[in-house]
Amino acid sequence: MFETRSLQRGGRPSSSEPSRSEELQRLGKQPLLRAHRLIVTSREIDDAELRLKRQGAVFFQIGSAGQEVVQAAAARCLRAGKDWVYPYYRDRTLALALGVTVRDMLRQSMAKATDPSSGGRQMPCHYGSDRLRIVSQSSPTGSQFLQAVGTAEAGLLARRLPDGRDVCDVEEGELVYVSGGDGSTSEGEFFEALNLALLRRLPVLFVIEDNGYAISVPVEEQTAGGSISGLVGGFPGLHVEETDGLDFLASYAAFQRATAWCRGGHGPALVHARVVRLCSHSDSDNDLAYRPAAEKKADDALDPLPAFERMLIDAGIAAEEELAEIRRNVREEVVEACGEVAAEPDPDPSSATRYLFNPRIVVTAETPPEEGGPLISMVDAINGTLRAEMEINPRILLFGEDVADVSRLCHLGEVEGKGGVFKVTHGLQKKFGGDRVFNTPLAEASIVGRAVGLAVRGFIPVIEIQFVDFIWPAMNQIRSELCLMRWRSDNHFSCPVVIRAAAGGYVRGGAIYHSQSVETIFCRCPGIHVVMPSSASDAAGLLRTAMRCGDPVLFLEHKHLYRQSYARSPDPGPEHVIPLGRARTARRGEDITLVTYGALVEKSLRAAEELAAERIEIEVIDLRSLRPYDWEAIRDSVARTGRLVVASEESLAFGFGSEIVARAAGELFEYLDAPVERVGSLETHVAYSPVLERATLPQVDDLIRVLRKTARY
Ligand SMILES: Cc1ncc(C[n+]2csc(CCOP(=O)(O)OP(=O)(O)O)c2C)c(N)n1
Repeated sequence: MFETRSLQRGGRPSSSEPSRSEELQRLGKQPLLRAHRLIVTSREIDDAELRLKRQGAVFFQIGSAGQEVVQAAAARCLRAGKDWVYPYYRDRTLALALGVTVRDMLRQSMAKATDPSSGGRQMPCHYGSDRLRIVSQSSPTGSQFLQAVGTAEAGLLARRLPDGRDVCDVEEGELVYVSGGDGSTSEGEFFEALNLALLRRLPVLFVIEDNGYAISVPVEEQTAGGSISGLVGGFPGLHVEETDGLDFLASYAAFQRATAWCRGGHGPALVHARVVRLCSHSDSDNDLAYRPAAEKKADDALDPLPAFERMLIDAGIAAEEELAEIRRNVREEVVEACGEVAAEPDPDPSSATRYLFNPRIVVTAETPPEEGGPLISMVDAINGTLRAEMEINPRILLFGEDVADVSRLCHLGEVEGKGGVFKVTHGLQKKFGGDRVFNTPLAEASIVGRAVGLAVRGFIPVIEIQFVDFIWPAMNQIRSELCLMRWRSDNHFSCPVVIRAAAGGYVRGGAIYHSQSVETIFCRCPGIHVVMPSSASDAAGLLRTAMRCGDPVLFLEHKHLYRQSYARSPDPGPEHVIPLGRARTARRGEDITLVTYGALVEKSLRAAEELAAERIEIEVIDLRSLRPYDWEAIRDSVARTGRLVVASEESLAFGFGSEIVARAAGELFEYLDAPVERVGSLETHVAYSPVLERATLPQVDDLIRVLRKTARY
């Protein structure tokens, strides 16, 4: 029906190649009947879910009718439980072939507590199994591609690093399968992933099941030239196959060539399989609203299930009655499973917040800093902590833009080395080599997505986003993937990734895109910790905890503090850890509690000194951790002072202070003798002009004014 082409290798079958019937005979009856059973089972579950949806036992349904045969062919070329798999939501046949059971699929669609992939948290067809190496899938179309690259890279690094095999198991000739629809290839992350996989020559098998539509948008409006294999066919080193995904043998041959390419160490391959979508996009879509009935009818005539059966019958592999018997058996099995699963328990309401974070709190108490060491800057503290932890933990990798000393390793001895635009990672590549510390393409989504893929396999990526102002291309990977992996997989996968990012203003000339304070946006993402130290010692203690805690941490480094003399501390030593969510009282006082963090800590201390001359004693609490934050410290202080001011570098509206103030209104009302106040920057952006910058960001005078007003109330 569709044409099969191997765009770079392989080619069309020649006349000396075996006939289709001979090929089927060679494959053998049992494997073909198994493929048939998988296809039929997938179709039956689709139908059963639609029935259950009408009965109110299933809450959403997405089918894969029309796409089963290509998946059965692909599965024959994969090694279940050995290769890593990032399936798309229409990959039901593939998931069944890999070992996901009928009951487990129904447990997910009926949102049962027994759903082993998500505990009732994810929509149907969002597969995930650590045992089967199927990485927990999400709903954003396209975010899986970069993660697959990271997972393939984990295998490469595990092989190359001296202790790599202690970090993760590597199978000989392993590959990572990742699939998507034609629509998903329009996401930029798809192209970033191809680039990255090609750069590193990684064994990633990209599979695009092109059913001609992304919900209602046809492929010609989605992809230039109407063909993804045509579009990427010229990418250097990419093995591309375009195949008729309705034809089992053609698809199988394409997958054999593509997997051989990946397993042979040649790099990534892409299989573009043309299929049909015989159902609406989902049960909430009616495709007749955008597809003429005649087109649908023509697609129905291409249904690959009857075609697969006809192929088996014509080749003498199976008789019609034999196949009908399999269909009957499968139907009975699925109906029985529906009844049994329906009786299984729903999730306990109290489990809604379970597994947002590592259930084992790794750092529970502060190990105090050593005394008497040399004074070090915040840059020295971060660099030294990375160095010390990398020394003892082979899982830690460090990457980002410009973080290496030099990309061309042959020049390592000749040049001083870069080590980040702020030199925070200087010398680490020299010390640990280019496989543990390396530069990345200038692509933030790639940095985070790749880190997710490495982390699910046991590495602890410590990645750098050069300026937090440029973190937004990675927001999808952070908000929808990194933060969610543990929760959505019901603790079967986790992402211990530390994102270091230079943040904040007061840099004179930093302007709009090098001065932003955006911490609250991330504090609103359940599943990630957010910290912002204000001293070298705290930076060391919190960074060490971040690398050990087993969860994602956004580690915000205030760039104004990097080398300030007041942010220096005696070297706290290699044991110093600070639990997350523990504040530090930077100054004792009895009159007003001033809660703050980051660069405003020092400004708050200066304001407090001035007010002390007026006999107003300010207690300055440096939160250090913003999510979780130390509510007990705030409460205990306000219980003594009766007055509360919150100062944050962000603009006031919807900022960090709003959270503290709202909570104080609810929980500290009885202690308060004055209205709670906030100090923050103006509701605008930080300009390049130092005059405008000064006017925009909170200054010591602003703090004094508000504190004085609060004291006098
Ligand atoms: C990033 C993102 N944008 C939008 C959606 C909503 N959405 C879900 S599926 C879909 C179409 C995907 O089309 P395609 O990749 O071709 O796969 P198909 O459903 O056709 O198999 C859209 C727009 C989403 N899930 N993620």
